[in-house]
Amino acid sequence: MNTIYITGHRHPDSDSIVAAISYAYLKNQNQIPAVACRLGPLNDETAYLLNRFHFDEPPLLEDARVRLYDLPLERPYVVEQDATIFETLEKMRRCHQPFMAVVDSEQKVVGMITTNDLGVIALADTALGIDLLKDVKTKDVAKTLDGNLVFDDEQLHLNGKVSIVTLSRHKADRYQVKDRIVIIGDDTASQKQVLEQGAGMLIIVWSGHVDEEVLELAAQKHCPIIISGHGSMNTSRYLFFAPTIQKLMSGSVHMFHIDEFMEDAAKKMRKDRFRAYPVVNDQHRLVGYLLKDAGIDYENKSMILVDHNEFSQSVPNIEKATILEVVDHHRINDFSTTRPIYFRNEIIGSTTSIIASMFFENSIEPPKALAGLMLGAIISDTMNFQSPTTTAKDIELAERLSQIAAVKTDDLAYDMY
Ligand SMILES: [Mn+2]
Repeated sequence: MNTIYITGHRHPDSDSIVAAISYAYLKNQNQIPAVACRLGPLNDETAYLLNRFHFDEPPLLEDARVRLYDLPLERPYVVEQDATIFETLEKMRRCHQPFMAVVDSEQKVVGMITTNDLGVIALADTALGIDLLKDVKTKDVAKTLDGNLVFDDEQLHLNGKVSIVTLSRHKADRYQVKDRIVIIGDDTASQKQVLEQGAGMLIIVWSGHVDEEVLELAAQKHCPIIISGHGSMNTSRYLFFAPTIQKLMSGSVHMFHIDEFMEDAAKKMRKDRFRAYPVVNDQHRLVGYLLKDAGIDYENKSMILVDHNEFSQSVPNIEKATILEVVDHHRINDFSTTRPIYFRNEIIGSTTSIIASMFFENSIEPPKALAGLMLGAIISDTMNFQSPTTTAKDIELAERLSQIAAVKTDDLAYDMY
């Protein structure tokens, strides 16, 4: 069930604030998730009453429309921009999420990557593979192959192509290996041969060890050596998952700010075809994902109005909210709804008196502090029972609240004025 926002009128007085607080309490007692709000700053009297009976100031409600932070968003899993394709796919699988926002070292969102973007690797487009592997980092290759980096060199010379030098009647000199990543077996002579021919990186399979003379030659030729943790089949397969995702991610991504109104986000989402959108905060960090489906069937806030019924007295965009109830003691002016609602309007001195009646009608006694607070609100709205709107019912209810709160009505009135 969605949270119900209970609010009094703009320029709130004590009756408006306390009616909202006490009615939210009553709803909560009946397992209904309601929260009291205010539409503006508290006056001194209300602040005094809240302080005296130890109640927090209700949160400010600025708009009846739903903002993204009001909605349940998908969890903010991200992947760093220097993550490998392998790591990214692993994380997507682990998180059951086929999309990830890509973040920089400060955790700022710089792009988005989906399983679709990564799927091109499986299609084995040669040109793309070459483009990705010519910038691959030695440590990423070693990591992806569960391998052991036995020699690294800063002066990489890779053209992005891969050769698998298999055991055969032909010697290694029959292969074109210059600047290529070479997957090779444990034959020392062949390893030295491809190094002499200018290989860019040696990945050794089916071996746990590299000869000293091979390492020396590799240093001369600036050719890193990795001992793969896999056989030749999986080594060649996983190798293409070693590049980082930077070239595959989409950098121009539609993001939303957490404070944006859902109706505005929904309009933007209708125009394109993404299924998930990153939602960021002021620091440009991810707080969650908004799914397109969520944008199609969202609802604005569910509200209960207390101590007022005119839209002009209520929260901005109240006409877009779902009004569930009105509890009030003012005249009815322009009120209309599309659906039937619970509407309780009484000729009585304060809205808090009506809420007090509802407690007793439901056989729920307000706690001591709340009873004191409610008594204060009734005293305030009836001008200590002197206003012409005061009824016998206000006096009777105030008497009951006074007993529960163990506060004398006259003492509280004296302290308030
Ligand atoms: Mn009132």
